[in-house]
Amino acid sequence: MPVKCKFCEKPAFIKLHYPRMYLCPEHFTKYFERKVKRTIERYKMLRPDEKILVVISGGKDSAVTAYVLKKLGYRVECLHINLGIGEYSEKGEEYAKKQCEKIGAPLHIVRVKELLGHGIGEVRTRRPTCSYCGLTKRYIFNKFAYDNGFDVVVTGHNLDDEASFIFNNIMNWNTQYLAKQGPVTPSQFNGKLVKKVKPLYEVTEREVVAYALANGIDYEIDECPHARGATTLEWKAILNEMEEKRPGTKINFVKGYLRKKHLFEAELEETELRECKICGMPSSGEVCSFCRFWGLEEPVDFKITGGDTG
Ligand code: Q46
Repeated sequence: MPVKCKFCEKPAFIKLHYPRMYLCPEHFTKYFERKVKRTIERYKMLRPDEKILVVISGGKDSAVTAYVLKKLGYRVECLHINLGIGEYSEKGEEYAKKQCEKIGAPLHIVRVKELLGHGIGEVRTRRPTCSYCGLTKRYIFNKFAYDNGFDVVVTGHNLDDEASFIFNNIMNWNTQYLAKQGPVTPSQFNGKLVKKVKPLYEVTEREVVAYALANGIDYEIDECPHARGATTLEWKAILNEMEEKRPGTKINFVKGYLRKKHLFEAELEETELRECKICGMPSSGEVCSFCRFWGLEEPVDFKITGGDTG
C-alpha cells in the first residue's frame, strides 16, 4: 500500500524529515510556497511595489525562485549571465529562456565573452577561476540592476548553500565574511549597491528539487566544469550526513548563526568606499576590482534600450 499524503487521499510524493510528514505534489507545492512567503515576511525582504530582478542561471534554484515570486504576485524580470564556459553556458542560456517562458517573465541576457572579450576560464591570470567569476557575476547583476532602476536583486541561494558557506567560513575563521552574510543585504552607497535578498533561505536543496519536479520546471543538471573538487561540495556532504542523523541540523545551524552574527560584526573592519574612477561604482580603491581585472578604460553600460537585451 502506497503511503498517503498527510492532508488528502493521494499517494505521497515526498517524505519530509523536518517537520516529519508525507505530502502529495499539490500539498507539497502549497507547503513550499507558504514557507517561502513566510521567509520573505520574516526578514522583510520584498515590498509588493518593488521592481525585482531575479538572477537566473539555468539551474533549479533561481528558476524556482522566479517561478514562486511570480506566483506570489511580485513584479519579476530575469537576468541571465552567460559566462562563456563552453557547452555548459550554452545549455544554461537555453534553459534560462525556456524557464522564463514558463514563468512568464521578461528575460535579459548579458554574455561575458561578447562584453569583455573572454569567457570565464579563458583569461590568463593567477587568480582562481571561481574568484574572478564571482567578482564578474556580482558586478554585472548589481550594475545591471542599478542602470535599469531595479529596487532589488534576488538570488536563488537555498538553505544548503547558506549552511555550507557558514560552515566553511567558521572552519577557516573568516570572520569578515561571517559578519556580512545573511538573507538580506541592504542597499548602500546611494543605491549604487542594490539591495540583495534570498527568498529560498529556509528551504533545503532537496525541497527545491522536489518543487521543480512537482511543477514541471526543467533545469540544467550539469555542473560547471570549474566546480569539480570545490570544497563547498564537501561541506554540503558533511551537513547532509548530519541532517540525515539529526533532522533540522541545517536550519538550526543557520538560525543559530543569525542569532550570533553580532559577534562577528563587532570584528568587521569597515572599508571606506569611494567611486571607481572608470565606472563610478563603489570601490575600495581608485579603480574597482571589476574594471581593474578586465582592464577597462570605459564603463560598461547595461541600460536596456527596448525589449530583450539577449
Ligand atoms: S563560480 Fe566557479 Fe561557479 Fe563560476 S566558475 Fe563555475 S563553479 S560558475 S557558482
